[in-house]
Amino acid sequence: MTTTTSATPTPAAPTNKLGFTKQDYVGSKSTLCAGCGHDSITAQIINAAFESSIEGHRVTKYSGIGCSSKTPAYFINQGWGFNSVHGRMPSIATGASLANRTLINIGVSGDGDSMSIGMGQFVHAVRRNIPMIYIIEDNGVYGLTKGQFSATADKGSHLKTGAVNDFPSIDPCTLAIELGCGFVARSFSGNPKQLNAILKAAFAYQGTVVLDVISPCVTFNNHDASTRSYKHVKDHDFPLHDLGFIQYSEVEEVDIPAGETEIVTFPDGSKVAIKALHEGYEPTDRFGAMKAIHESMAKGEFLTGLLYINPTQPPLPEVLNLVDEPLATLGEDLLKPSPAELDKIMQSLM
Ligand SMILES: Cc1ncc(C[n+]2csc(CCOP(=O)(O)OP(=O)(O)O)c2C)c(N)n1
Ligand code: SF4
Ligand SMILES: [Mg+2]
Repeated sequence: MTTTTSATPTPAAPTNKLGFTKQDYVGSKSTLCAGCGHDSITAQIINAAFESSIEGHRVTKYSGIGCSSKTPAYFINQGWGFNSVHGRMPSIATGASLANRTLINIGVSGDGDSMSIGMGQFVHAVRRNIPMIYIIEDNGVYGLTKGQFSATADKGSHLKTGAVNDFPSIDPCTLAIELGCGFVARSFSGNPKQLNAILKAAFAYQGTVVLDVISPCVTFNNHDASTRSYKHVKDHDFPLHDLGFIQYSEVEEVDIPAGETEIVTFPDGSKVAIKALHEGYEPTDRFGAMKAIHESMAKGEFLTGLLYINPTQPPLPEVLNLVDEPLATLGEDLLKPSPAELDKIMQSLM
């Protein structure tokens, strides 16, 4: 005897403009502690890449060493990953982004990886404006090596053991603005909406994006006396604006409310709509932004959102006048000067 079932068919998963589902943007299963802020950031990278219809096979994922640096394995399986040594991720990203301008570069680092051992690499990547989304998953500790203070830990904050941090903190965002970065943002792993909008804008930006995401370490830095615990950050988070990102291909279809919404247009025509939640913060005013961030840090607040934006700065490949094609595909005719050309060069050097 045959039985018939009347189960309703599962609805097909939504697809993006490329025909991919969100599942096409995931990676391996995370091995981080349950509740780690880094996993929430991974989730938003997946969402933003899916919603922005990013071509996964063009994505390169770079990292150093740390719990945060393990996370590129957890998103965009179709991409290309390079897990470098501690603090050396920017060198790898610099080389790859110059060798192939068609790549979409995402670097994931930690506050320890970037602000201690990798500080020299960080500052030069930023001042050169290499085309890359540079995410710092910032928990104020070295999570992987069991929770020592990192250089972003606030002076006077306490470890679980009771140890007190005697040193002033380094702020990656004011540092990045000082170094000339044209896209500097801060977010909180507990604010997925804000993080998603920033990441979508970051995908459309041409140079270095510095995105510092406060990302609590639930195992070593989530206690009551910590200034990086979920509760503390939630209570001191000060979102500056409601952000909307409109990709160049959708600009015609979207009604941007006039009035209090400021629009920043990227060279490709994409737009960021910035609706201020508080008066007096101007994300295109470099010195004003630095002053406001310093003042808020002195009060123990975290200003979050797009802290500084200037989409007109040329990225490194443009400054170096590089060809558009990946260097590995250039033919010998272009790479090897003819005897006559060589002769001309030699003459010019005499
Ligand atoms: C050359 C070198 N020095 C030190 C270490 C030990 N080490 C591994 S991860 C790490 C810091 C990780 O902290 P962070 O970058 O903040 O990442 P998190 O684990 O907090 O996400 C350190 C000091 C190492 N792996 N290599
Ligand atoms: S030790 Fe901390 S940073 Fe590392 S996975 Fe666990 S919660 Fe996350
Ligand atoms: Mg850390």
